[in-house]
Amino acid sequence: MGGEEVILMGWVREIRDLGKLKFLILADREGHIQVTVKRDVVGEKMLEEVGELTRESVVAVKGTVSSNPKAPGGVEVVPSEIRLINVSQAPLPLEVSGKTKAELPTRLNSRFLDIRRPEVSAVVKISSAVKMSFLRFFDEHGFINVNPPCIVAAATEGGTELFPLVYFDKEAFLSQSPQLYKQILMASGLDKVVIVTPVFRAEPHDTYRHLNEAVQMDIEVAFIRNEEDVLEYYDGVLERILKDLKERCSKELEFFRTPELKLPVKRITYERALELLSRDGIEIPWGEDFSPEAERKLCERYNPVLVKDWPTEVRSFYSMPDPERPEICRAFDLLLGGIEISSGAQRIHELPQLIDALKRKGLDPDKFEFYLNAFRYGMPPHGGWSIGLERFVMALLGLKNIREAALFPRDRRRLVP
Ligand code: AMO
Repeated sequence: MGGEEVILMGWVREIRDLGKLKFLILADREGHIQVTVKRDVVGEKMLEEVGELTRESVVAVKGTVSSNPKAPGGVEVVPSEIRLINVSQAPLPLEVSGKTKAELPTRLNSRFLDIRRPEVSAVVKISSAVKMSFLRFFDEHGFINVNPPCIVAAATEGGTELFPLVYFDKEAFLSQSPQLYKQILMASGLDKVVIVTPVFRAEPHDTYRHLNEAVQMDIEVAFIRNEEDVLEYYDGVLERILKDLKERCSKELEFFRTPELKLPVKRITYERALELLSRDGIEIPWGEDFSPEAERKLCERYNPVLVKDWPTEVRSFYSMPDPERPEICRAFDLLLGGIEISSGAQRIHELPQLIDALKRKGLDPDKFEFYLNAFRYGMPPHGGWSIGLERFVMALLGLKNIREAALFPRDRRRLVP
């Protein structure tokens, strides 16, 4: 290898100064390369200019490639010209070379610098690949990609946790989920829709697993027999995402210890989950949601695991109760890597039952008129689910904090950058 002339542009990640010899480590999104600046090759002037460069400045380097077993990656570039394109101020608010470890808030404050680190841009690239793969899979399965509005008039996941909005002279909110709209679309004849959208939740949580703005990847399917018809898509899409990641992101995945995932997804009922948890010393009274500890324990047995047949009272109003046992419903959660990454259900599609369900949850059917209308003129049986993108990436890569899986996370304390 060697001899070709190249022009490289990137950031000056490191400068090593040995007097007559200087090394620049030039970085771009693909990696690093050593630029070896020798006085006898480039002359005194360029050597001096290089000596004045600040770390993270943007430069263009014209030079020839040559092999050098001592250089990182076994190659170096010997420059004939170096141009300073944009100077970086010093000191840096965040160490990009990764030599000193910064706390997450410091990293997030300078997120653009943080993302220059390969192990951080790997998360962004993997997240991109997951989203693309998700959309490709459902495109190939005949789904139609839509974007319901994010400015809405009613809550979807219960009456609270909405961000209010000034919308001319009306009361409006940021959408908590595309739920109502994806259901309305089941009455439009589109039959199978796929949605990737931001959602906004005004939960005052301050945990490693909650964001106030997240990305949901949703599907909704009409003419289903029961929830099984939407559950089967989990196996297909998970398999596809894992395959695509192996093919497209093998370099990025090396930064992480990704858990072994067993497909098809193991399915258990809520009641069975309570039994298993009880054996592990975690007692959850029937009718209560799982604690984070319980989710972790279940995933130690099966990863991923799908928990179905939940108590109706802990699920959203639109979940269809089992006709034989109305205290349980056709709702489910998918847990992966110790955390809930998805939930869904077969929905109620009969209007009177739906109005009744709204009232039981203390919601006012009048506020849901636009939604209920879709159930008045021919609504097929339907169901669907939603995977949280950040939760999924977090679980897949074993990240400790969901903020690491979000580009510019929004939480209770963070609104910038
Ligand atoms: P749910 O409220 O369970 O269901 O949300 C679905 C998935 O979205 C992700 N998620 C979150 N991620 C980070 N921070 C949050 N605050 C947050 N809230 C939710 C999780 C969760 O599993 N409409 C239903 C889905 C459906 O029935 O189709 C819904 O939104 O990964």
